[in-house]
Amino acid sequence: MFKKILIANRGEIALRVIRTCREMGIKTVAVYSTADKDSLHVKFADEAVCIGKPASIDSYLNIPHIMAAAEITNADAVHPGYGFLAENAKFSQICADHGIKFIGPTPEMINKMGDKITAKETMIKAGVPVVPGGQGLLESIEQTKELAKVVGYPVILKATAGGGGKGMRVVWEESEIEKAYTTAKIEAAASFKNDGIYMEKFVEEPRHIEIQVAGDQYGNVCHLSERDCSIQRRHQKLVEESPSPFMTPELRQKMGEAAIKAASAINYESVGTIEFLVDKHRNFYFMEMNTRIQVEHCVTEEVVSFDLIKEQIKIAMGERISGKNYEPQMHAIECRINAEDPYNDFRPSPGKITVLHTPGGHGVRVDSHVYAGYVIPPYYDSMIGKLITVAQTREEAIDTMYRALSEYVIEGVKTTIPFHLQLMKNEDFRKGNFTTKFLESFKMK
Ligand code: MV4
Repeated sequence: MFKKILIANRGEIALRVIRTCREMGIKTVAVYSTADKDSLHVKFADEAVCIGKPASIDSYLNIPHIMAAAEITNADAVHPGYGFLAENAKFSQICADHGIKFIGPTPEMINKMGDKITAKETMIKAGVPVVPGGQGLLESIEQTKELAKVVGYPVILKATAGGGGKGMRVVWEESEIEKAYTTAKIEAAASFKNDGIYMEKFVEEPRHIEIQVAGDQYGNVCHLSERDCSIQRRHQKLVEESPSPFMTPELRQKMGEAAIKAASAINYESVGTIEFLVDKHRNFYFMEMNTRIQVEHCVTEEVVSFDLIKEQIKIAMGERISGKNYEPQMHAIECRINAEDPYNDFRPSPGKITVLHTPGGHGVRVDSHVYAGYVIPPYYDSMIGKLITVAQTREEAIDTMYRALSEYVIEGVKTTIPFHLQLMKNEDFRKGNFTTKFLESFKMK
């Protein structure tokens, strides 16, 4: 039904979407900033339109420029990828207003999950477990102190417009409330133009386990099992895997059911992710919903043998999903290869890739937009690719990952490859013995 899709993104995800469009016989339009004129997504698309200057605000976040590109190329639909405008309700609305299908959820769905207090209320009504805490906004320091006594220390203050970790404050005792309340509000106002904050019980040393879901336009929702994303640093995921080494069949059953309830509660259309915190007793709590395709979608694709981008496009075209759920048949791990120096606090390392050798062989997938001679611009995120391995068991997937990382040659910029090589040999990692705090104590040799 779609003849032409405009991809409102750059880098590896733009290429990822172009690849699936090719397989589906759908024409593609790339948009690019002047900094990306030599990018592969520009070369691989059927058409390409320059949408502005390097800064994201002037290009990949500039809605009028992107809409103009969609209109002059006569695109039927827009794929937003991840980041940039992927969870921008206004953009979803503007696409709809112009008769261009936004390949993702409606503005209403984005808004219901974008405001965290609203999302939590919706989840409570739907019977999805949430972290215990206060209901609604915190109105004063006094009220915050009273509520914290009821919830019990430690507590965490979060921005209702937040997500991804910005503007959070953990509070261990009453004497810290005043400062935490004030700084959380200031940070929320500065980051989101919304100073609303709320309180939750702080879950110590949790795992981050998320469930991939898909919903169609007719109310059918299914899940495609979990990804473990506990290996993070300052809220940046570095490694993801499926299945989670912490998962049990009973927990998957329960979390899958909860994720379906969560997506069904907003009549979710498209692919999406329900993020949960899981404590050491395997209690799980809804954290947030990501209403987009995620960076780490590939590990799910590998273990359930499923093209999630194809599914996302078909759902947007009005196709029905089967409604059955998917269990992992394999084990997949993804390492994010960033142009960052792991020996120097993961400092960004943009610049020219002088030498490139990409790994291959059995069980190896590389999703990347870079080539020898490519210059990584300093304006965007530092991810230069994803290395994914798949095998029958977790041990084999790790061993294949180590082998593939050893083959990967990237010269000219610093990368996270040395970090991943050390992680793959770490005993606790190999045992599946890790939480979101794991990297706080991980030291590079
Ligand atoms: C929490 C939490 C503990 N207790 N909420 C971080 C990102 C944002 N989505 C929510 N986050 C957390 N919320 C309660 N009630 C701990 C975190 C958290 C975290 C969560 C997932 C992965 C990595 C993390 C690192 C630090 C804190």
